[in-house]
Amino acid sequence: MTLERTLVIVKPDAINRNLAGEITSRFERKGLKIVAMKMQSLQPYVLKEHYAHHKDKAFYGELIRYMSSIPCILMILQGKEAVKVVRKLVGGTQGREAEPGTIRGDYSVSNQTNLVHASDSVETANTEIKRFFSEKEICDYQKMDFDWVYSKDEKYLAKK
Ligand code: FUP
Repeated sequence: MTLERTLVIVKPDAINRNLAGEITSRFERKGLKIVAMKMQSLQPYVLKEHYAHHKDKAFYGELIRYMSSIPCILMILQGKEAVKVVRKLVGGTQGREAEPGTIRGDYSVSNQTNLVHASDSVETANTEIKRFFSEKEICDYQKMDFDWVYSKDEKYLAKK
């Protein structure tokens, strides 16, 4: 079975609002495997690279300031089609528009303080994981729920 990895950042607004546990719990309960996790103050130079695609936007400066205001919790989640699964759990960028039932839809009313970052493609995820984690910070372990999270066919037969 092909498993993907994706990067999640639990942002400063989530930490300030005591939502880090709730957000992490949603990923866990879905069946995603946490293979790396740490708390870190993100420096503006890293954030400028991370959000380079927004550098000409009016909100760019404030985005960098807010994201570096207090530490974030960063994690790598692993699973079948993990990038897509996590994006669906997170919901649309704009908190006020995000679907109820998603993290942003349930807890954010903002277009900027939207609680969590999640990689938007497999390619982006690979780049972002390398940006924030070293290889030795990623844990390789067997988790006991694996046999119950996926069907036999998904585990042993399906390649996609
Ligand atoms: P997403 O992938 O859903 O996080 O969305 P984007 O890459 O489009 O945006 C990245 C971050 O830019 C958002 F999480 C918050 C910030 N942003 C704003 O501050 N204002 C906006 O109007 C849009 C995005």
